[in-house]
Order: sequence, then C-alpha cells, then structure tokens
Amino acid sequence: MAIRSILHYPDKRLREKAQPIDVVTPEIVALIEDMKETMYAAPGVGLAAPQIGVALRLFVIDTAGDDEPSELCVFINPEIVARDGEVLWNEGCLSFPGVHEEIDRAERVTVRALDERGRAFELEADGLLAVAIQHENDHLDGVLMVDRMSVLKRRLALRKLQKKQAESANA
Ligand code: GNR
Ligand code: NI
Repeated sequence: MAIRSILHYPDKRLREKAQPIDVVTPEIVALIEDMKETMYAAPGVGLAAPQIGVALRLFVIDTAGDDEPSELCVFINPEIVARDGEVLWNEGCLSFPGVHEEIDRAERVTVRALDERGRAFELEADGLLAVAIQHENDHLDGVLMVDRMSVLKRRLALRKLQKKQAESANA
C-alpha cells in the first residue's frame, strides 16, 4: 500500500475522460487500496482515480465523521441513473487546496456501479454522500468544481488557488 500524490489544478490529467474498467484484477485491487490510503491521509471525503493520474472510472468515498466508524464505498464504472431535487452544498476538492464554494447539485441520486469484488450494486443517496457521488463522478469526465461555478466565483476561486500555490512554492 502506498499514499499517492494528488494532482492539483491545472494539471491536464484532471481533464481527461477516464476509461471503464474491464475486470477487477489484482492490480485494480491494489490501486483501490492506495486510493483509500491516499484519501484517508489527505484527509478527504472522496477520491477519484484521475486525481492520482490514473484515467480509470473508479472512485472511493467515506462520508463518516471523525468519531464515527468508517463507511468506505468503492464505485467502479459508476452511472448516475436518477437525480432528484436541488441543493447548494459548500464543496472542497483535494485538487483545489484552500478553495471552498457552494455548488448546485441534485439533492438525491441513484447510482449503479461495481464494488471492489466486481459485483453490481445500486445505491440511493442523499446529503453529503449524494453530493460526493456527483463530485467524484464529474472527475471521471474531466469536470471540475470550478466548471460548475459562475464566472465571478470561478475567477475568485482560481485567484485564491494561485495565491496559495505561490505561497507554498515560496515556503
Ligand atoms: O474532501 C472532499 N470534500 C468534499 C466536500 C464536499 C463535497 C465534495 C467533497 S469531495 C472532496 C475530496 C475530493 O476532491 N474528491 O474528488
Ligand atoms: Ni475533487
């Protein structure tokens, strides 16, 4: 197991369309282990494979709070098959350190995917889990949270990110 480094905007690999996974091979299982470790270390609520430079349709999510038992979910080749309602959620993204902004999302989603053993499942989600599923699913299509902001908010968010990146380059 290893912690992988997380790509930051504007890395071009965050813009690629990820490819479906044919078979859950031992290599994919090892990749999933690295993604869990990387997500917990960050720490983050979710992590999509493209964020560590792997263009495959795979993400992991754990929405449990600090004092709750972990609730890890693995989604392989996910498809959001239903969306319902609307919610504004204050989101962050590990590929945009320091940026937090309210994003318009569906309030509830139904997602179909394969789990880490290659078994199909369907899940209905609301709250943070529904928002995280939409956020991670966007990563698989090269869509980032700034793409879902107004022009003004995007400009402010990217300026804030640039400032942070300049600071950490000088540190
Ligand atoms: O850690 C994360 N927190 C978060 C908060 C609200 C909505 C979405 C997220 S996902 C994010 C981790 C990340 O960047 N996943 O791609
Ligand atoms: Ni993200």
